[in-house]
Amino acid sequence: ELRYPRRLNAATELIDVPAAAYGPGRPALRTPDGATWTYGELRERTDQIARVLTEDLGLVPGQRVLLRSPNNCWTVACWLGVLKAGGIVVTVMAALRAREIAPVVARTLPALALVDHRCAQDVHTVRDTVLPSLRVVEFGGPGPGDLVARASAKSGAFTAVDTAADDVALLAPTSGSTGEPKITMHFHRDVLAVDDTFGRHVLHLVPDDLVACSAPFAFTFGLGMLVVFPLRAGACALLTEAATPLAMADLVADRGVTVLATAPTAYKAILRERREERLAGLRVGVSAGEHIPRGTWERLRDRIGLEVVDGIGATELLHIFISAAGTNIRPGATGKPVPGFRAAVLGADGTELGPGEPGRLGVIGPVGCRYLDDVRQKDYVVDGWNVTGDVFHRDGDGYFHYHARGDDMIVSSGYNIGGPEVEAALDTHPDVLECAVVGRGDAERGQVVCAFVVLRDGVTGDAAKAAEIQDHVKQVIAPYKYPRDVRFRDALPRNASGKLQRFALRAAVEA
Ligand code: 3SK
Repeated sequence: ELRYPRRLNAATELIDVPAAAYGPGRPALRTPDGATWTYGELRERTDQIARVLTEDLGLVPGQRVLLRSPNNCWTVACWLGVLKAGGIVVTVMAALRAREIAPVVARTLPALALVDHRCAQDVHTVRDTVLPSLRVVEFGGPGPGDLVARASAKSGAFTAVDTAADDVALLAPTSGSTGEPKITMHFHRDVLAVDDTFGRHVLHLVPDDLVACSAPFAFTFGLGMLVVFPLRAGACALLTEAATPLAMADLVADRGVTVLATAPTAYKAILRERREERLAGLRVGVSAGEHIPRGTWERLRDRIGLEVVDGIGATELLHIFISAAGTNIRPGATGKPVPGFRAAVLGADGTELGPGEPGRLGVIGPVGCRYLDDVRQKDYVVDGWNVTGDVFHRDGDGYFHYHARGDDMIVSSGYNIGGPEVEAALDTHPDVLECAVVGRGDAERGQVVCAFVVLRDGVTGDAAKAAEIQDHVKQVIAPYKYPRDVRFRDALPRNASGKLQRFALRAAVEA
């Protein structure tokens, strides 16, 4: 069991402690344009931000601060500075629009908003329409009132506010499967707990590691991979504002990245363009955000010897809770509960199912779901289990195998069909660039499998192509699983963190 002191400020543990332990001259953050911030510089700038917040902007402990910016060095200083000042960070992605930010602001009522000047307009709009008391402070711009200019005028160390280990540090919104945001609350100790579990037992970062991740800080996957884990290990993070999978692969090769964390879609794109050699220098490749198809995992292993660390996490639990690395990897399985977590497969009545039986995944650990004032809390936490909404089975050796999201399981003519399995089969067709599968209500069969397919450039999506793809799937998996309904699209709907929005596809098929 993890134990933390009753009084704890996560920012102290993430910057002051490592700066002292590993040396203030060590690189903490790098950017593709060649900038480097050392631990000493990040500590100084964090303290400068905390001073501006408390001395000039009147922030008092417990107040909330909206943070909206692409991944860059000042965003890290702001994130740490808010925590040091005893505030609570509310993260929203730079990619969101005013109509998506508005409900988050209305629910969290921040006192301040720190926003990169390039994405400030939407926040001003939300202030004007939802919360006139919100004070919006821009950073990274040319103006004299800019936060960076104000911070640079401050000097002297800032003593972190003496927060309790279970004071809230972070409010992280999640869109959930319906698109209606839920706000998860995480404590100062939770920030350390994700490192003391996944970071310590699976990632094993060392000070010489250079870590890159495609996820924004506002998605807790990115926050963990780029801020919490590297800083606590004395390692360095390479921050990219918006990089395509191929650009990411080039950065890995050209900058000597040793740890890459990204989604399966990125690994697929790199493989498709035959650029996997660019990843050959990686010590660790992490895949999360959605299930990595076994074929993708095997191609990376076979072509460059990279055995990707698969993981499942949730914003509700802050980070990854089932995973495996090194000799513990079992191809095809997501992994085992990360030390510190317990997991079980639950039946419809909430009892634990035995090996081989698919059911809903339940997780218990040092971090749990706490929605801010939301009736959906009772659906997520049931009998003490955090019920993630994913369907898994556990094998006799305790490995967890992914089937589908609970609401993605397609039941057709009495057969249970996991959408990801059909997707993996579609994926092997040479003309399929991307695909997603959902169930469509059907009078005869209950549901039928409906596939949304994006074809490679230059390939025509017509009835003949649909029939060819259907035949192909029947060759790859059991014929009853083939998509009876194939719809061609130019692109699939994804949210700002790149996650597929299956609810939008489900709505489209039922419309
Ligand atoms: O798997 C996910 O979606 C996830 C969510 C939050 C944090 C980390 C991860 C991998």
